[in-house]
Amino acid sequence: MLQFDDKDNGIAVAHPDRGVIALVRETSRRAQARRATDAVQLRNRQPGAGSWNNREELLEGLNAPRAWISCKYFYDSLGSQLFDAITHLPEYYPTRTEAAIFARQGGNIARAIGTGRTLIDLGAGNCEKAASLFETLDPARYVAVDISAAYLESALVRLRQRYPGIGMIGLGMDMSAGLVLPDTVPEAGRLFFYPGSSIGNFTPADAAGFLSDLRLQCREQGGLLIGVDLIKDKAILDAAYDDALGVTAAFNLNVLNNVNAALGSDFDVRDWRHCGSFNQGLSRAEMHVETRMQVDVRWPGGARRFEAGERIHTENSYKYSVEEFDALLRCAGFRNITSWTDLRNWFALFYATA
Ligand code: AVJ
Repeated sequence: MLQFDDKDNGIAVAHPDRGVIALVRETSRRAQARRATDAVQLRNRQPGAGSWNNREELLEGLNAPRAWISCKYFYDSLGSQLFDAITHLPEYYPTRTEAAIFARQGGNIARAIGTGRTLIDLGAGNCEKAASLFETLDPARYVAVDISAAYLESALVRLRQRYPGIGMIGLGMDMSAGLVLPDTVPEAGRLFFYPGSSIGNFTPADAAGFLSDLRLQCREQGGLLIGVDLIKDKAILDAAYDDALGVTAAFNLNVLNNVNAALGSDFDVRDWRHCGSFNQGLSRAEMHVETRMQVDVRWPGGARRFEAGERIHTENSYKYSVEEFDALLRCAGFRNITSWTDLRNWFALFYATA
């Protein structure tokens, strides 16, 4: 885990296995930004050191009869930027639909949540969604968690300058195996913010497990504000996961570059094509990469032949009904569940307390 902390104008970069590997105290903003850039470079010199540290998991997936790659490998800095581009596509409705719910129901949402809380942003990315809530929720502090440490840190450097009054902590970590918050995050008044339907990347069973963990982390007076994509027409979902410009294709295929970086494999992106569509039976959008021809892929200590048309499963994005997700929250131990949807019932925001 990489940790950035702005206490005393210092920036700490922590790693669980190595302890604190850099601690910098500076006063000027520019120096602070420069040190943050140093931290990013440090991260990039050790591509396996941050969130992509599970070689075993990668190999298990690549060697499986039906090969798979964890969707966390989408998010190097380029992958995060491609995802950001996806959110601007006409076909990709979730981001703007969620924003529309905030625009229409902002007052009610703010009243349910209250102010002065510790806002913990899970999968913060460019931090823009959380920042748009700063005015109404007036959080006491902001904790941004994202798998892409470099992308997160550059977003936080900008945000600190815009909101010097809010204490900010950045955590570059993988939450797919559970969320572990450092002691620097206060226990009182935690508000977990998990927007964009990222919960859809978990199977419903794993989502229930992750949500129960979150409920435990809520401690006293904690709550969860979560965005969930709803079941809808297959044609709309197919287009959202296979857009006309091919941005989703680039986002998906970039996973192969990231696996090459993490594992030392020799995937050639040009040998593969993107597949993205809604699987109605399983209520999930799926992404795969499919070979255009027979290819042999090598990595240190192993290799695999993929036959023409063979696929590697790269992502699931589960879709729920409001009732199903309400039940999932209840099953995870949450109470006082409230939800808001857009006019077309395409997306839902839930707020629940521990
Ligand atoms: C960031 C996981 C919510 O599942 O819709 C976008 C990722 N995949 N296009 C989603 C994604 C393909 C996105 N999440």
